[in-house]
Amino acid sequence: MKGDSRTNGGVTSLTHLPQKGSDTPQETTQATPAHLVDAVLIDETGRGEKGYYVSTSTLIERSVTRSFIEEMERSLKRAHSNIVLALDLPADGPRRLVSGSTHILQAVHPYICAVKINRQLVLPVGLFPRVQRIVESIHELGLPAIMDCKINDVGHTNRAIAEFYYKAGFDAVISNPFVGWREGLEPVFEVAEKMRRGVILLVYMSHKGAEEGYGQTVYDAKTGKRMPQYSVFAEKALSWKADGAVVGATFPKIIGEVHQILDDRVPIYSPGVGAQGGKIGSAIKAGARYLIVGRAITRSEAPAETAKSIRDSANRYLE
Ligand code: NUP
Repeated sequence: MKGDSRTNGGVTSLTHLPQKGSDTPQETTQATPAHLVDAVLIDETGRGEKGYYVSTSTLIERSVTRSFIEEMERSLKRAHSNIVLALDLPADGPRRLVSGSTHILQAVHPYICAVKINRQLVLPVGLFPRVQRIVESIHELGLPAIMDCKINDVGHTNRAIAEFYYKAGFDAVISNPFVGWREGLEPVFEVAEKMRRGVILLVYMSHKGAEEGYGQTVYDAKTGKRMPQYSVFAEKALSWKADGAVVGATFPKIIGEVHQILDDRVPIYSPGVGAQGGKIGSAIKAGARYLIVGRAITRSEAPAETAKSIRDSANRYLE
């Protein structure tokens, strides 16, 4: 396959995060260990599918039978943190974006429970092999990786997009319920089920314009009732068996309403803390389980200290 990182039985992998002061991640080519080959062959979930590198630690640490919801809960408890790092760095050249991302990961990983990657990193850097290697290094740190691709098209391209990201190692993809189920997100959920990964739905976004779409009042033909679009999406998150629902930390009242519908069966991921004005305490008190935090950490002078302090503040509100 084009962009495949495996060649002639060897694996090109990001074996170590760069040491402080080193500018680029270390790339090495090494023979594939026998036990890894076996694992690659027996794994039918897509993790380890022929042609894709699976790190030993990924196989040891992560159970293919555990759902994404369980994986995240386990990570939250183990890290004693509900912070999902949004690995968004300012636009730069691909090599500097990779080294910058790995430096941030190295610094903040003790204070987070997962990492979210956006297309703003995938576009300049490329999914195979660079982002795939970043995902491997995230897994080597014992953390799940979420792809914030906001899948939003017709079914056949949605399916292909989800497959690409899952094959690159992502544990979950964020998708947009506006496109509906049939010939919309159904294929994404099918692939997720087959590859045992997660799907997180956008239920109410964090920016002001969210009200124009997610906030409009819609008529439910089944019940004859008018209800907010986000309530309909929260209901869909339940009936589609989504693994998470995104609601902006900037709208704690809406987090509360969505939480009433989801009732802890689908965890709420809340972006918008810090740079967008959302508050840690009000988001968690309203029902957010995870906080997605980007620039407050990635643009901080001292990312590790900032991540730790956000984690500590969040922990004061978590049960
Ligand atoms: O509603 C959303 N708001 C939002 O900011 C849904 C998202 N997925 N995000 C993402 O969260 C956004 O794309 C970015 O990666 C992150 C928030 O970053 P920051 O505002 O903390 O820097």
